[in-house]
Amino acid sequence: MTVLQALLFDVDGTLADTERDGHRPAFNHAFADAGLDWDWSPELYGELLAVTGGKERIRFYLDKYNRGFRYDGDLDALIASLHKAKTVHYTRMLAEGAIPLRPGVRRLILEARAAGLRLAVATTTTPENVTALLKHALHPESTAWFEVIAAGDVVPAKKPDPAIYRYAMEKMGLDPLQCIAFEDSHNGILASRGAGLATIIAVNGYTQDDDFEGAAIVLDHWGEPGQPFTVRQGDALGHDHLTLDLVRKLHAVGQDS
Ligand code: XBP
Ligand code: MG
Repeated sequence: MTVLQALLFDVDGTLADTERDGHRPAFNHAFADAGLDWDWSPELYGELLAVTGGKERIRFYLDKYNRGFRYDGDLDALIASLHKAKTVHYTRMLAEGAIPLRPGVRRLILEARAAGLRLAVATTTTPENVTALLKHALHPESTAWFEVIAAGDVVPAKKPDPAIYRYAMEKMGLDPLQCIAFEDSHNGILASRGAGLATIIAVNGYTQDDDFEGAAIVLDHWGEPGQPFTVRQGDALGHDHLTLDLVRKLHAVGQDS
């Protein structure tokens, strides 16, 4: 039996519900600043989430939902500049405290730190977005709690490609059996399972109907004492909120099966 050594966290949708009221309005602000009339509604954004990565998502939007858009200049440069402006808006929103952590996240991270487990982030989003969320929603010094913050363009292919998880584990010198991943989406679990990781899922409004085949468990949220989760797939072994004890048990069960 391999002992659990590290927790690897996705960010968007997992640590916080960032997409609908964070990334989406930040994109819309950037479009308006640039004089574009593009407006991503919550419904359209749900479809655009099929593609991870903000720059990739803008390109997907143009290819699939705004084919009539014509631009004489360098389209790659336009997308890069829109995305840069979007990051400024998004990190400002985080600094204003617009997006809290999901219930249970702070408690679990503190418990893991106290137990001496190693922590890392493996995400598609831009590195500044991760540090802004951790700093403003978790603790001002909390970026240092994470041994590796693997994010954005550091790997050539974003989730569902497993590269970002492999990158984080390589930096930590860890094997997939020594780790467990926390995710919220189909693309996320494809990446984590693709890297050989046991994966715990908490869904959100955009991902509740996703396919989570291969998950150690699927929950509606991480749960808190007095705020129990609902199990959507798998067995919570008598627990009603996610504790380190349950994480260890799920890790062990995964190795037996
Ligand atoms: C997150 C994403 C990101 C964010 C936007 O996916 O898909 O693209 O929506 O971030 P995951 P950027 O949670 O699976 O990592 O605009 O910074 O790319
Ligand atoms: Mg996610």
